[in-house]
Amino acid sequence: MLKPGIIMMKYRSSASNNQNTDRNLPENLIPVSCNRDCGGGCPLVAEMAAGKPVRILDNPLRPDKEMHGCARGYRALDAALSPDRLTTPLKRTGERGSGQFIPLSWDDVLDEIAEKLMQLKTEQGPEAMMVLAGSGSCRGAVHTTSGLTKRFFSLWGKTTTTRGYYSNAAAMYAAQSVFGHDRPGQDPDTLRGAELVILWGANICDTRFGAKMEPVLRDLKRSGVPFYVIDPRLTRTGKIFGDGDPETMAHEDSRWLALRPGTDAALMAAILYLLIEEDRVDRSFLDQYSSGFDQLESWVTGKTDALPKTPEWAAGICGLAPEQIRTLARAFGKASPAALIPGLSIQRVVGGEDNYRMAMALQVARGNIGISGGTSGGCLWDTLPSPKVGTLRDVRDADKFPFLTVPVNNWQDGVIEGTSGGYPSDIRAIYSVGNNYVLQSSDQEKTRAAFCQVDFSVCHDLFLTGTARWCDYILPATHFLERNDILSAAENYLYYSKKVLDPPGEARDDYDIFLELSRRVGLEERFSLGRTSGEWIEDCLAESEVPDPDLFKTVGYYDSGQHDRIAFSDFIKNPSLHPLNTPDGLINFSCPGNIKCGLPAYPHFRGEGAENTPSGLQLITPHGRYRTNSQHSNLPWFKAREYPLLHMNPKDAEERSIREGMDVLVKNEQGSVTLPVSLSPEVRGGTVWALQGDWEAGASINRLSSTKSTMPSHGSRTHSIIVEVSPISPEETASD
Ligand SMILES: Nc1nc2c(c(=O)[nH]1)N[C@H]1C(S)=C(S)[C@@H](COP(=O)(O)OP(=O)(O)OC[C@H]3O[C@@H](n4cnc5c(=O)[nH]c(N)nc54)[C@H](O)[C@@H]3O)O[C@H]1N2
Ligand SMILES: Nc1nc2c(c(=O)[nH]1)N[C@H]1C(S)=C(S)[C@@H](COP(=O)(O)OP(=O)(O)OC[C@H]3O[C@@H](n4cnc5c(=O)[nH]c(N)nc54)[C@H](O)[C@@H]3O)O[C@H]1N2
Ligand SMILES: [Mo]
Repeated sequence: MLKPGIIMMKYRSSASNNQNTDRNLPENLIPVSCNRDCGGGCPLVAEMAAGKPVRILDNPLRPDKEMHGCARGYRALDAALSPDRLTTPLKRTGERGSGQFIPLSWDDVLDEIAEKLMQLKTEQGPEAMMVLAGSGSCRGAVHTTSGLTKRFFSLWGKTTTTRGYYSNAAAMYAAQSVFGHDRPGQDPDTLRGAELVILWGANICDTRFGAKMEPVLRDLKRSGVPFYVIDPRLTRTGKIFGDGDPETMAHEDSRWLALRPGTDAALMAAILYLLIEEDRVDRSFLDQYSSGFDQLESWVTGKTDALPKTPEWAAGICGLAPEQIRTLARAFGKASPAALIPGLSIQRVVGGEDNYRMAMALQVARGNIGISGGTSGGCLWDTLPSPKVGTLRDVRDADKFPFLTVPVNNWQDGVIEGTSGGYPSDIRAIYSVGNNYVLQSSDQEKTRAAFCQVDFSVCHDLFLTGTARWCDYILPATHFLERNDILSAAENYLYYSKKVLDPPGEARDDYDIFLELSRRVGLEERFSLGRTSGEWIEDCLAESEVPDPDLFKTVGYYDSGQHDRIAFSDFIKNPSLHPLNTPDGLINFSCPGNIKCGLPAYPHFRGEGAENTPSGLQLITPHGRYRTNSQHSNLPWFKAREYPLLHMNPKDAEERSIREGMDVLVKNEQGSVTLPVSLSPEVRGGTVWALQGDWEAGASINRLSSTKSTMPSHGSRTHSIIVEVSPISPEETASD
């Protein structure tokens, strides 16, 4: 929860009634909203015919008509009605990974699992359980996979679980270090005053970062505000906002800068160098609001290491022309304010923490923090509070954290190495809910080994995923269209999502699965407090700020009325009255965590992972437009649009005698993947890319990633992978 005084509502809304009282939805439209970890969070409706949902659409009553859903939400029925849904509990009969299971009744499966839980607890202790609570459903007050899982296990015993996120570990670390706070966001409407926007590794046309971000940025673009897009690939965002074109990408005025992955901090350092040289640094802002900038400045100007971070220096590292860097730096130095919007990509690399700290440093150097039209340089996605609503949390004693933890990027190391590797426990079982970690965790071989090493494993999912196949018990869960819930959205709204479908076969809500399990292990009363999930929803609503719950359910949304919040604006207005939670209350550029890792305390460019070896290429693994992580890659409509491919620059292909459409072997010391190749100048030379989240056997890109983390945040680094790519010879085909 945010500390008071950190976020300030810049303008108070005059709206007193924030719900639509004068209209109702037509009878055939029922409010719903996806609760995936998807980048959005959208006000939708299901159109009903003969009691069945036939289409998902934008809610016509939605409070802000600029907000819209995307194909993933509009096609939610593809997933819910898929013939591949799990309809009965399964128990493994063949080898792990073989996909051989037999159906069991709910009573039998829950009895067996409960017995194994009891046995584990008495024989090895609760810490021998690794709880993997993913973000399969993550916006609901009640049906949130991690919330329910952690609630059950916080009651059951002190188990081991993950800490931090694959998404944003380094970004959160950086924000905490620089601002003393890990939520440096702002409402999209507050970007409207920007004189320049830099989408820095932020592919907002695909990954969205909220239902409102793209429309606001499109407005700015239409009104003539210049945009830069910094991305090794030419994405839709690069085309629409950066006017990117491979023909002109090397021109000094190209607004798509196809830098070498992992070199963002070098480019930022050169921009800072030019700001200093051309006297564009806002010195009075720096003096009033920050400390530790002098060390960064000494490094940038070369006082520290006799290496000034000139555009020529950065150009060699980033693979850009010095003039391109000068043009960008001058545009940035003149714009007041400028909105630098980083994607999470630039922190999923080695040195991701410093990429983010450097982005923050640029915004501080220009005084762009805490004001409309500027940004903090930190992550804008999902980093503001949503309206008050009750939740079904894990159950903690006031001063005791009920879990032992391992950084998420190392959870398999925790299982495989246990206490002998310095991890907190020796793991004998895995309980995995709402994730597809065999595909999504780094180092697939290690993930599988972890699943193979334990005595038993359980998962809840909707499909027989790449992860479910490696588990011993699979419990079929419901889709969000099959249950009621209250959903929080990034833009300060709550949405009501109503059940519009019955679950297939015997699939059950995760809540009911845990309720049944808690009954068998003597925790029913504490888990449920005597409530059904429906009663919890009413309870959460009663605890919420929603003034009229019936109206909320009818129109499908509650509008907080405040959409102009900007992180740190109160600090900027009055730093002594609203100091930051840093040692001296100021924006802080010295990071003790870096020193502990043997790194300079100031933000800097590290280099490691950013260089391709003589025969190697840098692989990046971005998020798909139509998927949410691995979700949808098994469904026909989505599969037809995003399928396993390695994207490569024609020049790199020619050097390797690779032709369009050929199968290639992508390999490194972690493993190998076989993929058909697609050649295009829309990816810079030296870089190849393949989407994360493929289900196809042999194509999962995390066969090539490692659990080596970026430090000090222990973040994942799936955008700094070095690979070799070669035409396939039959004996080399990677298989599952
Ligand atoms: N190479 C590479 N790997 C990456 C990334 C990358 O960029 N590159 N990105 C990383 C990031 S940022 C993330 S967040 C992770 C995400 O990794 P995961 O957390 O594994 O995310 P998903 O693939 O969405 O898997 C969610 C699973 O939950 C299931 N599910 C959906 N709803 C429910 C429900 O209500 N109940 C239950 N029980 N199950 C449900 C879905 O069917 C799906 O199998 O992946 C990471 N992995
Ligand atoms: N449609 C869709 N939306 C999503 C998701 C999804 O799976 N699908 N996932 C959601 C989740 S869980 C998360 S965490 C976020 C992820 O959000 P991000 O991490 O920002 O998304 P990515 O697609 O990994 O990367 C964004 C862009 O950065 C580029 N890029 C990669 N490496 C570098 C680099 O080193 N430097 C620079 N400058 N650019 C680089 C990529 O080519 C890509 O176009 O998105 C969320 N939104
Ligand atoms: Mo994520």
